[in-house]
Amino acid sequence: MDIAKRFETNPILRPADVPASRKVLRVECVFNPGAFRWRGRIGLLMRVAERPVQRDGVVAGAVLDGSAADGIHKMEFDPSDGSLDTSDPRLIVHGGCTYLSTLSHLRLAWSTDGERFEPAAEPTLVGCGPLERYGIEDCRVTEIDGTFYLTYTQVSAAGVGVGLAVTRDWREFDRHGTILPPANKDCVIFDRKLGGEFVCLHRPAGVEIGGPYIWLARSKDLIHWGRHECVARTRPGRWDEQRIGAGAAPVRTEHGWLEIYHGADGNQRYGLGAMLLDLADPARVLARSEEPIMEPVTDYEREGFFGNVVFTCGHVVDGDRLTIYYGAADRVICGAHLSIRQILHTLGR
Ligand code: MAN
Repeated sequence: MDIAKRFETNPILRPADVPASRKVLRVECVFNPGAFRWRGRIGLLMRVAERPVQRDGVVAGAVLDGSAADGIHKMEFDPSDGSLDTSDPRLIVHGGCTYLSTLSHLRLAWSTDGERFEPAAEPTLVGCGPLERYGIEDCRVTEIDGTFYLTYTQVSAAGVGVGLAVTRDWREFDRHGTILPPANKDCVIFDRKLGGEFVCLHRPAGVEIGGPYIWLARSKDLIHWGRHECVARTRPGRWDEQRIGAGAAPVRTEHGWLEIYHGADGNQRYGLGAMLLDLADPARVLARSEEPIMEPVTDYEREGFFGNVVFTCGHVVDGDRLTIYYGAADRVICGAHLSIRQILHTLGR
């Protein structure tokens, strides 16, 4: 059952609200933001996806290129080329190579009321180095003792991995590069150490045997992650049968760690569900949503850049109220309130 109370002002951020990073690019999507509180305001670290202004008779994409004058390399393809496949709007597949149709960076937006956000005029973090040439995406933000840990998806010809950046002031960022190599994404760090160690959820892709399942790992220094355990798998025939991945950092409740995660079914329809993880042993799932607690039902969730998607990377907690920020149809940013008690109730608690 969908128990999310969507903002009446949804979508709260649209592509037109965000200026492009370069004249030759156009903002196609703003979505999947990380969320956090800082100095009395709510911040979103949005994913901004851009691509070259499209002309008739050409499919154009772009990747980062430090040696080019404006920092990007434009790629142009002939739509009548038989070896070109753009059937998935997120991808350009050509001659055995897969590129992204858009190039993403991360950008801050600030709000005092949690509903009206002011996006920064310029990118906050852009891809850096060879493993981020196709951009950086879907950042989760975790605060531990005044330090913010940013785990995001890095995309390049070498694959899709997890990068880490750290900041204390939202001005200067320490970039730590890849902490989990391809194929991995949807990584989020718990908001406190457990047994003296940092803990994260992550999502290796799993090929041949296994699949896109949620795993847990531990680290003493945030750079070297080990003691991996498989936490949860996809469930055949269910709403989360095809892929799952963690959203924001789990919320500590008396019943366990409450994690909001995304799941996709066989039709690539993305919904959100909840998982309750054992407080002492967070690799142990105590309960899991039979049905999604939020599904793509509104127009802006059903139609967009990639339709039928609600996808979250961030929320803020205020007592019982969970305010989820989410990407709708991979095009816009929306917000919704949920009651933690009510989510726990759907989990039999
Ligand atoms: C993937 C991710 C997300 C995206 C969804 C739906 O899981 O890359 O960025 O929102 O697909 O397209």
